[in-house]
Amino acid sequence: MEKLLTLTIIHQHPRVLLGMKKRGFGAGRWNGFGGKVIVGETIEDAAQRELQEEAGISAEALEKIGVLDFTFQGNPEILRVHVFRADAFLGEPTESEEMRPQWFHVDEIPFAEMWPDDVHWMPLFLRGQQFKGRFLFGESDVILEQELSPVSF
Ligand code: 6U4
Repeated sequence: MEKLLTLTIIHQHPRVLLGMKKRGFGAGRWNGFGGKVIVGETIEDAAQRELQEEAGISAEALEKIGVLDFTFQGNPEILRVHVFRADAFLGEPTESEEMRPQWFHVDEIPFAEMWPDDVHWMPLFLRGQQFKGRFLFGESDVILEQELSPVSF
């Protein structure tokens, strides 16, 4: 069983736009914007829809930068997250019921308050290197297994 999700981070060097997830899966963590792909939409459509719903903006162009598979020990479900990067966007980042957007300097990304995989792939993301990876989480979202490699899509 595989669930398709999106994750979009705006990167205007030297800053990135993240959101504090206020509810649902990953609540209390800073993360990119995104969510589930709905039947009938493309993955990019889903990424744009979630960016609009959660942050009130739309990306001028989405760059496909990563694909990550997440699993949790004892759960057969695979979360397949398509990670996108965008620089230019339309609109003003605005808090929604789900997310509170905030800019961070690339040297001050709050990894301690993010999913523990982010610190591993963010350096690739920030230099525009495409990647794929796989992370298995255990109790308290500790990483039990990980694979990460640069690719070109
Ligand atoms: P709804 O249906 O709105 O309640 P929710 O359960 O809140 O959904 P959703 O749709 O916001 O979840 O999707 C979860 C988001 O978290 C997606 O953007 C993907 C992202 N995500 C999931 N696991 C992640 C991980 N390990 N590292 C990461 N982002 C992750 O950086």
